[in-house]
Amino acid sequence: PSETGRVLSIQSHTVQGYVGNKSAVFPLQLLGYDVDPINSVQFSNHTGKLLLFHSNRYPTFKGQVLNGEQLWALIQGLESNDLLYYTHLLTGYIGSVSFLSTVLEVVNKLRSINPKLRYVCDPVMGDEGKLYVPPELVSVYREKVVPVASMLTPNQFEAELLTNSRIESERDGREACNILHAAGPSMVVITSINIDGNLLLIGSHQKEQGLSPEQFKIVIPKIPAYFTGTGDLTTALLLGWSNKYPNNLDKAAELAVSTVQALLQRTVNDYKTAGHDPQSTSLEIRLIQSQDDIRQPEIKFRAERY
Ligand code: ATP
Ligand code: PLP
Ligand code: PXL
Repeated sequence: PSETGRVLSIQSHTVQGYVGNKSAVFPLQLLGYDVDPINSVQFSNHTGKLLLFHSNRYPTFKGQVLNGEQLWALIQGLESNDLLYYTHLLTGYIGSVSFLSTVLEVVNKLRSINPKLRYVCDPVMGDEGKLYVPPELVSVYREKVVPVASMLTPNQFEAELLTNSRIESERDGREACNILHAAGPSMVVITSINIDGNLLLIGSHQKEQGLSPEQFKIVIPKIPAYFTGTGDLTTALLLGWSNKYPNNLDKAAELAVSTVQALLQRTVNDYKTAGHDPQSTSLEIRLIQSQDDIRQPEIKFRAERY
């Protein structure tokens, strides 16, 4: 399949290391997409959710944050030159209500130019039971963003926040997908659920309103290390592959997971080869070195349909 598109990707930029746009743009380009990045922040390095969980890789960061008005100015600049035709909008970590509200205006504006625009949204709010965004963002995501998203890629905790439910089993995960479909997106991928030492990805595609969604899971053995930017990479790959296989979300997810796992293996191996303990801090993913695994992943992780 050769279907590609033009993606507007509104995410973080880090000078060093791979999170946000640094983690999403290169893979989408390798898959043949034109990608226009808007950098929602420019930081020296990632801030790390590790501040909350583990020992942090980097003790500090410096940089700038784009506000809602500055985002809108960029959109207006593009519009003035007739440059606002996009097939996809991709968003990840967003740090404030005002920025998220402007993103909602961007969705409307892009859809007024291309009614078929697909909005792929990673509703980044937290992980492992902890929020790392202001709590006011949760209701904005739930009430305003989810309804306009075409594909949503929450993790377990984010899916719980958006559905006001606990996810403790595969059944719960599938039910959360059903609730999210009813609220808007036809494609939902819960990118990781922790169940008995494994990670489970659950995908769900509601092909027509009123029909029950097609659902599947992919079991992913947990690697004993901690990574940053993998959620951003996963969502970008799901966008890229689901657009090439619009009726096979399960195949798209197999390709995305197989790429991510090959990359994570390479990352861990490289750290070990260099004499580092991969469990001591979060690892910087080996994105550039994994370009063959991005272009042509060997499918080693299979989706099981429910
Ligand atoms: P987000 O916060 O962006 O919504 P997320 O919290 O699910 O997403 P990650 O936990 O980074 O993001 O997981 C995304 C993908 O990365 C998983 O589906 C899995 O394929 C892979 N992954 C991340 N960490 C590990 C790990 N320790 N072992 C194996 N796979 C991992
Ligand atoms: N920590 C912070 C401060 C973040 O902003 C984000 C954003 O996603 C993360 C951690 C999550 O990283 P990942 O994409 O690996 O889930
Ligand atoms: O991966 C998400 C992310 C996005 N933006 C910034 C980050 C991180 C993760 O650490 O620091 C600035």
